[in-house]
Amino acid sequence: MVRPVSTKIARACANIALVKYWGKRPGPLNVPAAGSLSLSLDALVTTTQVTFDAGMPGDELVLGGAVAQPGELARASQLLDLVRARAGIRARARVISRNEFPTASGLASSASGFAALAVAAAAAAGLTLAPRELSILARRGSGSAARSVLGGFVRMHAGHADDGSDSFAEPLASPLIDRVRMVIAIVGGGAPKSHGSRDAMTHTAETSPLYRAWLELVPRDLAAAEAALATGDLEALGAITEGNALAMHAVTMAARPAVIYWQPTTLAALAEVRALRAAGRAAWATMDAGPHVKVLTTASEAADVAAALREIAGVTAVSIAAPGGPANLVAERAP
Ligand code: 2P0
Repeated sequence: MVRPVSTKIARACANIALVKYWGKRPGPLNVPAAGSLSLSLDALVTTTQVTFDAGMPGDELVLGGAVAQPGELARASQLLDLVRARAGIRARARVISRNEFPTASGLASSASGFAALAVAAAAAAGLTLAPRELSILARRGSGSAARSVLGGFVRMHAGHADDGSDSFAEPLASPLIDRVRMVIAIVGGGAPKSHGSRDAMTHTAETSPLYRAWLELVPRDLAAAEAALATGDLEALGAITEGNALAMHAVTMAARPAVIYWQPTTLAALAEVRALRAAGRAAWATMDAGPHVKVLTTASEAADVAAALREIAGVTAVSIAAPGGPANLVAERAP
């Protein structure tokens, strides 16, 4: 008997949030407590191959050429279970995934990883899902992955429905899309981060005295960021980006015990960005669940911003990323 086998490969870009996702609604559906807004980036790509094979006893996951940890496999299997249930299949899957950037370093590898997994797995299972459905599926794997299904500027809706059906991401058109770049300064060589963002989010929500204020701030920042995108006001978008990141880190730092993602070099890079801005440059910093500093800037100024960041002791690599497109299926060889 021929073993039924179906393989698809998908590619997804990571994204950097300009208005951050930090906190969830209770429940098993991984619904964010508030919306968020991001920029997908072409320099940070995950390629994922999914093969459903009726002859396999269990799911397998290879990440960057190595067999994944049991916890990583369990998270992938949870997403695959959703796909299997929807497609009415039982076959286990072999997943081979590769990042073109350091994993678990605050560079949002779970975003591109789960977006690529959702797109490849749905297709390999024979499902044809609209972007909104793919975004909802990817969200179950990782909240930020819902945004990586889309390209360019992306708005994630927290939604209100108990079933999470209105908690999805969609692209936002903006005249800024051809103008912006993100300069990524790696601090400390891309070492694994100290606190996984999932646990840190829960801990922050439970213990930070600033968490309530954060949830009040995010809708205001989202509205202002959307207005800035609509009118092409980069200065306004940049100010919201840096202010929102600092607010998120203030909330995590105020958790008890504190969650501190920054290293001394993080603060040095932040100071440099503020000095660049004082000197008239378009440059605004944002930091995620790790020590690295990403700088929103323009295509024409990105090289100068990158050069300034390379001068900072402790910055081990600097790259320039342009806006990236949506997750898509590719017909290449296996990663
Ligand atoms: C973001 N981060 O908006 C924020 C800013 C990190 C800092 O989304 O638990 O890995 O898988 O839904 O998506 C990281 O959170 O969390 C994140 P889960 P995820 O990019």
